[in-house]
Amino acid sequence: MSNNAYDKQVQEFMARIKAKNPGEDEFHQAVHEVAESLIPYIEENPQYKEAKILERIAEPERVILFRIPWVDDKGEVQVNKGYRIEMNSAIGPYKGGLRFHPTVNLGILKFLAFEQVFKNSLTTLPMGGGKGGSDFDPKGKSDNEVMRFCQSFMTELFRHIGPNTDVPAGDIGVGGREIGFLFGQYKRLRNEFTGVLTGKGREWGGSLIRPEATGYGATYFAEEMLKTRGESIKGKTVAISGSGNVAQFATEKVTEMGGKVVTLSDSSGFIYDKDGIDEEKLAYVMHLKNVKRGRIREYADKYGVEYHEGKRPWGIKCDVAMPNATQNEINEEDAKTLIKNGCYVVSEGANMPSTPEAVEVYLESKILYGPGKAANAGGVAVSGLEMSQNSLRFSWTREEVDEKLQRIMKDIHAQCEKFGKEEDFINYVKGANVGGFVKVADAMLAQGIV
Ligand code: NDP
Ligand code: 2IT
Repeated sequence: MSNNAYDKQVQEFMARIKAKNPGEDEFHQAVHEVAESLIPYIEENPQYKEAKILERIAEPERVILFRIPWVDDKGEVQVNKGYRIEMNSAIGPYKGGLRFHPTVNLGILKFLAFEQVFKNSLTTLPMGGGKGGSDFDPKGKSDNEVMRFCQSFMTELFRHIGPNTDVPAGDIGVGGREIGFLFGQYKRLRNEFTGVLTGKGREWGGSLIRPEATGYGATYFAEEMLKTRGESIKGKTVAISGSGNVAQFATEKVTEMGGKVVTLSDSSGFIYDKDGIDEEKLAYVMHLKNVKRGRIREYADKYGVEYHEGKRPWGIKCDVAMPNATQNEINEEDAKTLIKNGCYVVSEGANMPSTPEAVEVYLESKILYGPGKAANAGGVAVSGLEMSQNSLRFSWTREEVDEKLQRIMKDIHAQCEKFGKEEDFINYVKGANVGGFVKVADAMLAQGIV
């Protein structure tokens, strides 16, 4: 079949997706990218076409929408929206994070849940895909307000989840503090201590390395991509966006491996530290963001470096870019600027941080581009390891978990290479999409029309 015929099929498929899911732009974007990779593959493997696997995989198995009423510190009643998207359980219980951010809506969570299905399959562990969250904004809220909100959220969610059904974790706005409050309320409602959430504290069932896993994993993935050219992170200049969980531990690992991280950001702007964000400065960032819950601008005041209000770091000269904040944070112009300035590795810690036009620029330039569903899979992979440890009532050491994480990132890279190898470069987008698809699709075929 010709490329034009594939394009036509993609367009027809997307017209149906858009008609069925109006207004969900990010969901359309995520499905479109996958459909472009998969439609040619499905043409060569007609068993998937006959069973309408692509149509089925793009429809959540279940969507739960609920009200979250809570009372703020002033005694006023607040109401938020709650969601859990149970996307696909062909290869394991639904698994994926919770996002608390004012921009959260159905389309955003469906895009994240859809990506999660392929990502979780790539980890080689038995996890289906899901995602959830709320339009609640944790910024500026007291610990008590966050606790009351989490308790109300779980008071509805608890009846839908369980260690063999659906296992949520963190994402934007949901870290150790929130997982603690959510777990406490689940335990109280069910009267059972079980691995229903991952990202738990070390003392109460959490896995070592889970907080670090996404940032470490995205760095290991960059290293694997560089290896294909006989290179490494050592000596490279790295631009990172975000300053939350993923950005912090990517900074730690890049620095440990001999790279130099020169930028971090938040939704207000970015800092540029030419000398690099070393261990001591990173400890300051961690305290600033995780304890004080302050703004990245304060880093510039403390260390006397540049701060660019309202901007993203993609104009800074670097070898490696790691977008670790949010979706669509690199557009076509940013991608061109990065490449013009010498950047030739993009490893995505965030989910879908590059627009489709930016991805096109990377693919045309044949740089080393690791899409989020491959590069950031280390987080959910260690969540999978946390689930195993909970089932065994046992815990592995830091070294054991880190070693398994490195193995998994290597395996993911190998799958991307296997399915994405083209004449003169590796198309990691195609590799991750097809590599993630096959196991889920075969499981769906085996399980019949369900
Ligand atoms: P955090 O909440 O810890 O940090 C998010 C960071 O991104 C903050 O610096 C935040 O700035 C910034 N940010 C969030 N939204 C926006 C926005 N709309 N515009 C600009 N900056 C923004 O989240 P994580 O570090 O956990 O998540 C970051 C990314 O990584 C997300 O895309 C998430 O889906 C993805 N991811 C996370 C995993 C995990 O294990 N946590 C696993 C795999 C992927 P501010 O404080 O100003 O909001
Ligand atoms: O996007 C992601 O993979 C996550 N937020 C982590 C999910 C998880 O279940 O650990």
